[in-house]
Amino acid sequence: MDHNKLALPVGTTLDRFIMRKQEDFPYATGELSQLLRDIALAAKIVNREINRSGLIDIAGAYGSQNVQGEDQQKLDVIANIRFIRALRNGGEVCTIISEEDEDMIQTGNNQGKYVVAIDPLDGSSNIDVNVSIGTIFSIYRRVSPTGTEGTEQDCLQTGTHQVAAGYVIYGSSTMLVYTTGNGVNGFTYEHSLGEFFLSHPNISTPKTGAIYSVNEGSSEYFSEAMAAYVAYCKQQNFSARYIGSLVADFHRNLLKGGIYMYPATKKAPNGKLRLMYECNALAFIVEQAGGKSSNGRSRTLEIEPKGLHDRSPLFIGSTELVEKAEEFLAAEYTDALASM
Ligand code: AHM
Ligand code: MG
Repeated sequence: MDHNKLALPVGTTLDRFIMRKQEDFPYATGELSQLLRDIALAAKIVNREINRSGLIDIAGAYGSQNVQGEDQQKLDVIANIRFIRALRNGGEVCTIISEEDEDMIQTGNNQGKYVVAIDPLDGSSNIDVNVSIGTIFSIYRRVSPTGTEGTEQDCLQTGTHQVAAGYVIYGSSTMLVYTTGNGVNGFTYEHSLGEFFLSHPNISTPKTGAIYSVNEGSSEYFSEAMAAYVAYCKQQNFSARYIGSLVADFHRNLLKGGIYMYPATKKAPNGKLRLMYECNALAFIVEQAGGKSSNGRSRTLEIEPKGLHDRSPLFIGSTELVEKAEEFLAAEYTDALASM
């Protein structure tokens, strides 16, 4: 009997994969690899907390608001503590921006070469109802000299400067998907072994798709051009799919093809999503997978950030669908210019 069939190989762990990738860069010091491993460790711990949240007293509101004035859930706060602690203990990161903290967080590791922007737990409205939620992160190399505290300039780099980005989806299975600018790879968590295993190598997103994801409950506040694009999606017989967890909506569309939209509305002129720790990471990933991301007019990754918590409209997914949305929205911008 073939021994291999008796005991099938378990596959490539995330740790081994990261190490192999590091070997491709002869002068790599291993710090970025260690940083990715720190994030994966925190993700495992957060995954554990999420899985048992119905059983212990960590579901529900925490009783405070974050910098955006949104009610924090206990799990938002727990995830924030877990990720920040892992990044602080790791030593590679000098400064962190988090959705949950108004100011930059100095880790005290002034020798750290990297800056991280993170949304520790995205999809707050789904936390308590057992629907997929996620973590989103971007990693930048600092521009200030090492040995000092990180600066705002380190944090406010355009998305084109990301050295790595990824997300964790806590869904029907837990996955970590990341890029270091050389393709996108996805890893599925194996609970019994406590490891992420490579399950989705070299993810490539379809050029087009038949899914549109937008909160149509806000359509009263859409511009005419935006409403016209949604009508176009319907004429094409696209399916509407909207979970209300960005990571989950993005992940589905990445694999199946489609477009996710959080537009500028009359109520929220810059949309809702945050550039530094929501839009840029996913924009980097989608481009690496062959897709596209835009604010409706220009490439997400080239938007100059002005503040840590800037918002940006987001149109992200299959290239053809994002380009079509831009075509529709161009009419709006031409009208706006004409009336100036
Ligand atoms: P959060 O960071 O408070 O969780 O908000 C971000 C979430 C995204 O995950 C999701 O796509 C969007 O907000 C949903 O917003 P809306 O309820 O307006 O459709
Ligand atoms: Mg968020």
